[in-house]
Amino acid sequence: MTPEEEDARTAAIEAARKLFAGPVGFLKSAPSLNFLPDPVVREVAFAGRSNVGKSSLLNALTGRSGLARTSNTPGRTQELNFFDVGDPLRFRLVDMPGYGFARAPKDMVRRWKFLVNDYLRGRAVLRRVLVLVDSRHGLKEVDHELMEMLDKAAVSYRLVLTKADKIKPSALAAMRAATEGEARKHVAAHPEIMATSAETGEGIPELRAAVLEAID
Ligand SMILES: Nc1nc2c(ncn2[C@@H]2O[C@H](COP(=O)(O)OP(=O)(O)O)[C@@H](O)[C@H]2O)c(=O)[nH]1
Ligand SMILES: [Mg+2]
Repeated sequence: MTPEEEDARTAAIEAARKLFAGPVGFLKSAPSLNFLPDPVVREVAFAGRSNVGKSSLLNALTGRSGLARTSNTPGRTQELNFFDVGDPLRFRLVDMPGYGFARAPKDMVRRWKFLVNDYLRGRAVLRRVLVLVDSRHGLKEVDHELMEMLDKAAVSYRLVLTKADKIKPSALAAMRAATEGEARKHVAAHPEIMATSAETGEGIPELRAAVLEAID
């Protein structure tokens, strides 16, 4: 990185920090497309398998522990949850329903696919999806299915490793390289992978900056 690039990066991280330190609030849950909020601002959505750490990451990003509910009982909600960021409103974060949990009834899986596919295809304000992947487990079949949906819908997305504190730095580096290799096979995927931990805060400032970059 040149000194100029370094300065730009520092400035982007600071701008993103300020933005997320401001007002953030839950707007609404949409169990079906009829309930989506009016598309008045840009959106960045978070997706991933149940228990990947999506709620924890949303809470870490916004510095609000109770914003998105975290739990150990995955797979209960099949809704899109919208959060307003900024006052005046700058953009929205969207918490997408988790997928891939064990023993999901077939019709629930079907409903998930319809809801997510319709949202991805029809949402002009959606700028980027962050697809979260557990650092310990890597990409699974269901993640590949989502990535194909995103490729087909031509929605730009980025893979984000979660729970980076759970594995050794060497294992994390290997997982990052392997996941980057996978990302390169997908047209709509960002080539760089981010590593994060909601526990230690690793990668959180960079993830905030990546969200800001997506909406600017
Ligand atoms: N060690 C560690 N645990 C995490 C991290 N993020 C989430 N968890 C734990 O993983 C479990 C699932 O997290 P949650 O945010 O509810 O996942 P979600 O189902 O994807 O929303 C919870 O027990 C969290 O405490 C992390 O960065 N590090
Ligand atoms: Mg959750």
